[in-house]
Amino acid sequence: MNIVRYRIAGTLDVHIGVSDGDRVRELSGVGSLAELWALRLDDIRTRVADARGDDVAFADVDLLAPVDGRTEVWAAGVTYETSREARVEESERAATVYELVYDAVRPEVFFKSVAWRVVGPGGQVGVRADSTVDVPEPELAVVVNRVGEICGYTVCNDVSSRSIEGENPLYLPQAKIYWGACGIGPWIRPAWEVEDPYALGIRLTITRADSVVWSGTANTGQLRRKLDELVEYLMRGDLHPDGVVLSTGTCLVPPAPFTLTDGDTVAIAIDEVGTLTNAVRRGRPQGQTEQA
Ligand code: DO4
Ligand code: MG
Repeated sequence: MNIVRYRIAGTLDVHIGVSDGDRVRELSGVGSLAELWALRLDDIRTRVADARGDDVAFADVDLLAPVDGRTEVWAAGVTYETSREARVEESERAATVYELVYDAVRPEVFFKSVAWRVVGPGGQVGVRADSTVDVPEPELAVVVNRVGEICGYTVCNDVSSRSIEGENPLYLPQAKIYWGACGIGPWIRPAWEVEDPYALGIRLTITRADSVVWSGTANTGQLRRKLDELVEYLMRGDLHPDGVVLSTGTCLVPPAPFTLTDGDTVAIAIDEVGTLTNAVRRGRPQGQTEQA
């Protein structure tokens, strides 16, 4: 069972519901995901189990990014050895910063996106027109409620500019936060349905003109930190009254000189969670102010 944010095809109203992949049943009385994450885990579980709203065929809904309202997206960095190695390789003059943070007690946790900027399943993620080396970062993301309980899992694509980040670590916000940089979806898998979040296979597939140009696999068992540890650091000095999505870092980085290109398709599949697929666009669209 997955928690979904959706529209019925051809209509404008946004609904929250649960889906078994065949049908989607509305969570009546729940107007947004943010409302759910303001509840305690036990209450969320009861609401999900008691879903009694209208139901429609899964084929008749358009899935939306499973983040809304005041729920922010944050991300952890350099939590896998692969990520540490890739950053050291790309940042000649500041390589030790990444080695230090990989080994440090305090993890790297950074702001990634407000909800309205998040690109949902099937949407277009973006790479910056002023960047030369750009990669998807396939990451398991945890959905956390207001009191810091992990309520679910989803897939995050922390799209990043390696050329900007590699020039100077202080350019990290420019490498990580811009139009189309955050893809999330396709839904949220309830935490109580995933037996072991440290044993999930992750597959990244990048397709260009119908050919796979890069693919790789990893496993959350290679994560250097505990999920609760990352959440604890995120919640320590902050409040997230409508919950928060925390992406837990990339386990795969296509090596340079690989770069994403306009028209590529990125698919990130995480066992027991789902597959997030997005097309890539280089440069922000002219005149557009909001994601669909
Ligand atoms: O330190 C830079 C960002 C690292 C990151 O996004 C990751 O490891 O996934
Ligand atoms: Mg990342």
